Amino acid sequence: TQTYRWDDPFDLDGRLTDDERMIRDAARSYARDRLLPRVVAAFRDEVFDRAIMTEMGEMGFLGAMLPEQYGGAGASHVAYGLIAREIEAIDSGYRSAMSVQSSLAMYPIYAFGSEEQRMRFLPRMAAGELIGCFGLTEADGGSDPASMKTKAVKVEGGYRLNGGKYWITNSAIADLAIVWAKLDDVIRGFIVERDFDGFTTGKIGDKLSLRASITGDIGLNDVFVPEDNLLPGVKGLRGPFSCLNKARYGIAWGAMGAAEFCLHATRDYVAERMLFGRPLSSRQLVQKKLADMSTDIALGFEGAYALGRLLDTGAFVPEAISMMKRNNCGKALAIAREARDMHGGAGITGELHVMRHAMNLETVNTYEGAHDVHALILGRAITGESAF
Ligand code: TGC
Ligand code: FAD
Repeated sequence: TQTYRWDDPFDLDGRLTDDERMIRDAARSYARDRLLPRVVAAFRDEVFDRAIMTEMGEMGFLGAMLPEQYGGAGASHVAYGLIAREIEAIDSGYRSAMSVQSSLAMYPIYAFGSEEQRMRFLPRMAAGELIGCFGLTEADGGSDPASMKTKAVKVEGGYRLNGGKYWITNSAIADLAIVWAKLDDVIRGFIVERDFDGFTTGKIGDKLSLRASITGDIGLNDVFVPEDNLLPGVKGLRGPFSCLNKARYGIAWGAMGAAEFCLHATRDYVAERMLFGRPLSSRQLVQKKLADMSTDIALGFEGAYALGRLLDTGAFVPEAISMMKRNNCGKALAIAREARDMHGGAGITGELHVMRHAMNLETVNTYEGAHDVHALILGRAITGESAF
């Protein structure tokens, strides 16, 4: 008979390829050895260490799914998910840095860019030499990006962009921004480079969530973007949404990575914590909570894994991505809050990490499509009625 593995009940590990296991192990060592020691201070001081991008580049974690000729590793969707899981086990903000670069900045250049654009930007982005950001959201249109006001006008040799973006991960340190703007009422993607006149960025301060990630805005004041920097391969919301498909899929793994960290930390804590003469782990209420957490985590990973294998076949499954992004973020947030509670007062300290995860997951549950917005995407698919 087989022994039950509480930390891998469905033998996820046994279904990975050798390459995936190797990538997972590399991501795990990097996350635990290099990210964990600096995260408490980074979150407290609200700083993001630029060197992390170079380190992740060296490790091959940026644009890992892209072909090698563009600096990628030709990794599977599951491998990409495993990287997100290990990095988000440390901090959602660090996973944000990885996923924005990979899925929201590199992927659109790969999928919709010209060969010249790919060769010019992707290898340096994969190395972490150039940081990209993704400008879709505007102050007045979060869940409703179709309402964007940022406009592009055709001029000789290129385009003039006017408008602004808000809540943009890494904008303040980005070397380039993928900006989505309306050109004759059709949404198009533009590669806006740091030194273009009229392009400005600022940092949003005083966040109580995702503090180890820099979030900012983008100002576009008559910015001239040359013809060569228009993404030629896509028109309409399909452009940004195709990038979001990749990023939301990765978040489904990442959020469960944070939840998994919380489960392991809580299991250790309740085993040590003596109350009323016995360890907390011997109590029925505590065991029930651990059983619920581990069930949601195991099922969350199963769904993410199934989705990854499907995406590797080239299947187009945006609603299934919505299901797993929504489920895993919502469940991870509930697990992190429960883990904080089970740590008692100690749970509010930085050094035990669980409250930081809970605070971060508030954002993760909102960005890339808020929890209820994904419910409406599923509701539309189930009923045929749009309730947005
Ligand atoms: P809708 O009518 O549904 O669709 C408009 C067009 O887009 C196409 N489309 C998709 N294509 C590819 N993949 C998908 N998932 C797609 N979803 C829709 C669709 O086929 C259609 O194409 P066409 O050719 O017919 O025009 O659009 P809608 O305006 O009704 O939108 C509905 C809604 C609410 C689902 C959508 O706007 C939405 O998802 N809102 C949420 C916004 C969001 O997720 N923003 C994310 C910003 S980026 C971010 O948060 C990064 S955080 C990163 C980090 O730090 O990790
Ligand atoms: P709103 O759209 O105002 O939603 C508020 C509430 O209303 C939510 O609960 C939502 O579920 C609900 N709601 C919305 N529509 C409906 C409806 N029709 N029916 C019922 N309920 C509804 N964006 C980028 O483009 N690039 C980035 O890099 C990026 N990074 C981010 C980093 C951080 C830290 C944060 C917080 C956000 C980031 N975002 C980014 C923006 C993010 O995608 C938006 O915050 C998100 O899409 C939600 O938009 P909103 O905040 O304006 O909320």
